Amino acid sequence: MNHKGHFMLTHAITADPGREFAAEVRAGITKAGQKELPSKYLYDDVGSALFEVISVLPQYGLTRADERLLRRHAHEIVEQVPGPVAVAELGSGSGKKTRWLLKALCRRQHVSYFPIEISPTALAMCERELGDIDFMSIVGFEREYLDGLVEVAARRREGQNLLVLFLGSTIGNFDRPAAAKFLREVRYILQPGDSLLLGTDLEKDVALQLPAYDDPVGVTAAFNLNLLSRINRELGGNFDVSKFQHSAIFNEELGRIEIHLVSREPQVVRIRAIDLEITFAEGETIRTENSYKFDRDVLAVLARDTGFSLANTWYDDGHLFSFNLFVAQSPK
Ligand code: AVJ
Repeated sequence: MNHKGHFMLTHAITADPGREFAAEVRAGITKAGQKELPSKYLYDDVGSALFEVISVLPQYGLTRADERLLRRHAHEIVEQVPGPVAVAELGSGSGKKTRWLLKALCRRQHVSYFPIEISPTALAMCERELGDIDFMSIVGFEREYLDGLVEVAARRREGQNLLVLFLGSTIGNFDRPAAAKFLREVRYILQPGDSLLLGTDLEKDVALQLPAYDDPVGVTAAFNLNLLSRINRELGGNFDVSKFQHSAIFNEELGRIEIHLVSREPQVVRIRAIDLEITFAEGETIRTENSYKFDRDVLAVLARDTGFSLANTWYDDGHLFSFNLFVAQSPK
């Protein structure tokens, strides 16, 4: 048998994704006070492609920091995850940056790599990108993170540890209680000795932070506005996208960047599939994403509170970004 990239795509079996989208749009957009939409819906085919562009913008350093850390410290990271390990990645995207770590691991053992992605296009890209690595097999899961991780854990072989990658500071999309809840759920699926490599953006000067979410070329604006087009396409909405404007703000009190869609004028929008009519005042916004920033103290507490220990931290130049190795502890 060929030891090279064997790829298999497991199709979503979770509840009808279209209905879930409709329900979450309804819940978010009819919310009293601040209207909101869940950020995961930014990543349809168009949104995922736009995010790939964001990741190469000079103003957006996060993805490059990720890749630098993986390139520089791959061997050291691999040394700290003992035994034979299988690798699961939550939100692999194109998988490009993960190559460094996988190759380092493949020098020691045959690797099973399980990218978990809600975007089928990103998964397909990941296969093309990493399919050439020797001594590695790829099995992709088109799933929500936790559903995918449950399936990966079920495939674990006797004596094999799991290394879960959650990179790119995606954990920053969760508010603090939701982040803790999510990590606890991950810990519950894992076994003592398994590890989680968590990439996190760190607190930094706002002057540096904001342009990453409001680039002069307007890619992030397009990424954000695409969510309205997606609602038009998939739920029969009649958003006039030109009547909304992208905006990024730093919420100092909560330590997060927020991106919003601002209504340029008073207007009424209809969404056929959920039989909804929404009124917008001029200047009223829909919040489409929170992006929390971290510091080391918060991370150590987060690890301890969720059943992990913080075994190591690697910093990027200027301490703008970090990798944190969480090791699953035995329940007390
Ligand atoms: C992929 C969630 C880490 O919050 O920085 C980039 C998404 N949004 N520009 C982030 C994003 C606008 C990104 N994450």
